[in-house]
Amino acid sequence: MPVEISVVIPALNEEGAIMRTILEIPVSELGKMGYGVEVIVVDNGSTDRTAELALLAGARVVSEPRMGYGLAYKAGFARSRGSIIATGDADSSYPFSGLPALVSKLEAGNLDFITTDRISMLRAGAISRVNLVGNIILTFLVRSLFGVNIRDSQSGMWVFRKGILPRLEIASDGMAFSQELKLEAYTKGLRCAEVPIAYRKRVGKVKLRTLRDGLSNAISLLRKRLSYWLKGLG
Ligand SMILES: Nc1nc2c(ncn2[C@@H]2O[C@H](COP(=O)(O)OP(=O)(O)O)[C@@H](O)[C@H]2O)c(=O)[nH]1
Ligand SMILES: [Mg+2]
Repeated sequence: MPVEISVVIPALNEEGAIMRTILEIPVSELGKMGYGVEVIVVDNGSTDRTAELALLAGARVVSEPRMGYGLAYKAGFARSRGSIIATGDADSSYPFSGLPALVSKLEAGNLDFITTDRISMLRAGAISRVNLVGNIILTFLVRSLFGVNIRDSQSGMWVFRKGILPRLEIASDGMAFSQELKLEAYTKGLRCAEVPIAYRKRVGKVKLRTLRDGLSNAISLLRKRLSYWLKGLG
């Protein structure tokens, strides 16, 4: 079966979660729906057994030694073969078991881009309080500065058509990649939707540096707002 869906997963020292993350992907269910699936783990300079365990679980491992969440995604997207890309962290927090429903929604709604919302169905403890406050502030900025109507600006689970990538101008190579991808998709007139998911507390040590990444995400939003104004975009 030709590869139709590429699941791209960035990973930095996630040996405790990488296997269960990969094994949750419902490859045979997607196969029955007619989609060949490849799983690409982008090893972002891990010093533990992440790459070895990803291979064992059946993934292709792509190496991106330059550290950065955005750089990892850029490398993974470039190597992907599917016409649909699905994403999520390597920490077992995103419900990959829900991929068939997300893909069906993409197809049935003739959508280009789906992002997910962890906030509507949030369970106690799944996101730390300080990260939740940061998320609320950043999502407020995204909504007020760009008029993009989403509830979770920082979710890392997306399902979209690979063909839209050349139209998206994403400068961020770090954690701000996530919000910028959404902003670009929503403001470039693509057909977008946000779907609630049941997010789980991550397995293993958190890589996000709350204050530093939160601040740099906020600055990145302000710079982007400025560049849109300069370009005369909305
Ligand atoms: N923060 C960060 N995460 C990375 C990097 N490279 C890959 N990752 C992976 O990107 C995902 C997001 O990081 P995580 O700590 O889960 O952040 P959070 O989910 O926003 O709290 C995880 O799967 C990481 O292993 C990187 O350079 N920085
Ligand atoms: Mg995570």
